Amino acid sequence: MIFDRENECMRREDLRKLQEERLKTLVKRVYDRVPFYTDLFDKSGIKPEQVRRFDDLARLPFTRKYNLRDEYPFGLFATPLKEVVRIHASSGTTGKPTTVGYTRNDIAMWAEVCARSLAGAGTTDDDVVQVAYGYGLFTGGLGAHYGAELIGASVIPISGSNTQRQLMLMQDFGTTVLCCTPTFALYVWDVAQQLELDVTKFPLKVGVFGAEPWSEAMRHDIERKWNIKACDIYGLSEIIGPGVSCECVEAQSGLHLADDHFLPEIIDSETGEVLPEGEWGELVITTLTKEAFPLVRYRTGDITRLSSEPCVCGRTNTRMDRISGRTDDMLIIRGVNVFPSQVESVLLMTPQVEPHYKLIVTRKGALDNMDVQVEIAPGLYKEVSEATLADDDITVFTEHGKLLGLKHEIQKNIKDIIGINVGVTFKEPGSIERSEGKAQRVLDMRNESSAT
Ligand code: DLL
Repeated sequence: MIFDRENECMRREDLRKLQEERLKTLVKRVYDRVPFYTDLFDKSGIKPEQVRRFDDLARLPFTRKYNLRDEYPFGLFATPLKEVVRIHASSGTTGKPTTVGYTRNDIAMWAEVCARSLAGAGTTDDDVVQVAYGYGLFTGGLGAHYGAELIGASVIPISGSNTQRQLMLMQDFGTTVLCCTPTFALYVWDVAQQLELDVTKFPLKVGVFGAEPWSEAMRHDIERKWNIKACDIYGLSEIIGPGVSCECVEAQSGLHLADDHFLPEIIDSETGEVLPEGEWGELVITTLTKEAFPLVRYRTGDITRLSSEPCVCGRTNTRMDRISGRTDDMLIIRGVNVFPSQVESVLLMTPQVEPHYKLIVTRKGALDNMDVQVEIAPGLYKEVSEATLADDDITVFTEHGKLLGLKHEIQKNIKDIIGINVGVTFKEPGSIERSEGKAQRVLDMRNESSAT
């Protein structure tokens, strides 16, 4: 279903014009209202009046995560707190969180873009939507909630955790749409297996999964296990929360951006240069209509590419590819750029292992090492345990012919894709910590490792 045909299926020329108009208003507004931008533009020698056409966007300076931290908590707000009706914050792995504020109009716009997203993924007012993203300072729960309500669906605001209760409500309330992180969807499925529930008999038809990177292979895995369609939803609290973009269920081919509100660019993250359509690079977003917390050329750190080709679903807005990684979670191992998603794609191609893994990076002397810890499938685990039962020695288990062969196969496939040798350690099924929110896949211990 197309929630807002007028804005999602606009002619590209009309969209450009609208973006241009909104951009001019935005630039003037932030310059006049937010001292940070007055300073930033002055230092870059640019006056708001000089931004007249779309192409002038590239003359504006970038904003970054650390600007938000420096201005903590409300320094970047463009309205007085009196007009702010909601405050969210991202947890932040280091130090203070980053705070974002919404006026009443911002909340309405957010509900609208989330409704577009969920409708695109196949939600209608006949659906029962289970929102298993966390409610709270994190934007996932409330974002999806308001979107689903605006569509007129029946919303279950269960939030994250409570895995068994998630399954109970899915059955009792007849949930048809599940919103959560892809790893949580896998975790809930695991628990369903332990409880011997046949989830393929549940009325669930669609999952709207996001908030963390996942791969095409993981999509297929989730779709097969749950017997549903799994759509990718993207967003970040700095820009609004979920609803910046989402796949349509018809094509599942790129995420439709609400680019009448969020103007996207792709840049080379090293040079800052704007890249032509179709090239991979860092996504930069300018919020065109936000009142309380507008951002100019915000560097998301997320890597993707854009396409303005119309989609078979009828939408004409810009589409972005699924996020392939982050500029800052890209690991550099022995000089080679490694994205966790590349390793994940190999693991998901390998039926003898589960999609639960961790990448442990250490340094010995000058040499970086990466060990891929992955759970083996329960069937294989049982077979090898039984064969090596008589022996207490764990090496007998790990050196069983089947596991050795599998290890070499995974190592070879990873080497083919990323070009480096990695270690592979098999873990018992269920032993890698499950995530109820965003999964922590990488443990980089290089600063702690011995430098001998
Ligand atoms: O994760 C908002 C959200 C909630 C999006 C629910 C989708 C669903 P933050 O906590 O601020 O906001 O984290 C934003 O998460 O910059 C990406 O690196 C990552 N991310 C979000 N969605 C996806 C996705 C929410 N679909 C950061 N694929 C972003 C890959 C994603 N990464």
